[in-house]
Amino acid sequence: MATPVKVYGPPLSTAVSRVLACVLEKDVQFQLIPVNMSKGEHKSPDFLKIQPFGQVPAFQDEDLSLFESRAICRYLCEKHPGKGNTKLYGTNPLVKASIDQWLEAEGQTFNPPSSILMLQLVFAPRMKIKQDQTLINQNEEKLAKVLEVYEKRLGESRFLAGDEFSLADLSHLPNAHYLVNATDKGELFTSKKNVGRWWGEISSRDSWKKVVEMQKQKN
Ligand SMILES: N[C@@H](CCC(=O)N[C@@H](CS)C(=O)NCC(=O)O)C(=O)O
Repeated sequence: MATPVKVYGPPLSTAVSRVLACVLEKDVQFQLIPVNMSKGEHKSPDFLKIQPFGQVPAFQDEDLSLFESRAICRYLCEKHPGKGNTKLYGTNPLVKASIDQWLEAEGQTFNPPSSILMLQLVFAPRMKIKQDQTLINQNEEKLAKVLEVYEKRLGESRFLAGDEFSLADLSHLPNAHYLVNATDKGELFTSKKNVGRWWGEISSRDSWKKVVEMQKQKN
């Protein structure tokens, strides 16, 4: 039997939850290794050996160590093409190119404003850090423009990269989840016909529901 892969970090972290959604979609056996970030364990010398930037997640598959959540997801799909959701990273170069394009759009265009909003609206209050209203307004405006592009795209296809749920959609789940469920900005997603339909569909996948359950457990 294959040794379970190791995912280091708390499920509440968006980047960790991206990897968890992927291992669950791919039905890959995994072990979640706690990293106590409030005690600075992610900056310890041992942890820095597998994640040199001192961030979560870190990932190990036997002798291989990886960091960067999106790279870990791609690796899992390439290593296990026939396991779990076999269409998650496409089955031919054309589909893969479309998935890569929308994965890049997530990382480069959707992630910057959505993570700033999330940090400002969800985590700043929890960490008793003062919110920056100018930053909030600027990034809400940026995110609204990104989601206008998504609205048009999702009027043409069921999912971002085509007719199948893919890594491109999955990668949006962590930030969108916080914005929809833990801020007053959820309408940016839910009030749009196509984006709202898409969000409803991707967020009700069993894999993501399991990640949300893991987030509710003490970690
Ligand atoms: N691009 C990285 C981002 C990793 C990241 O920002 N992780 C955050 C938690 S979501 C973290 O470890 N923050 C603590 C720190 O930077 O010290 C990835 O996708 O893996």
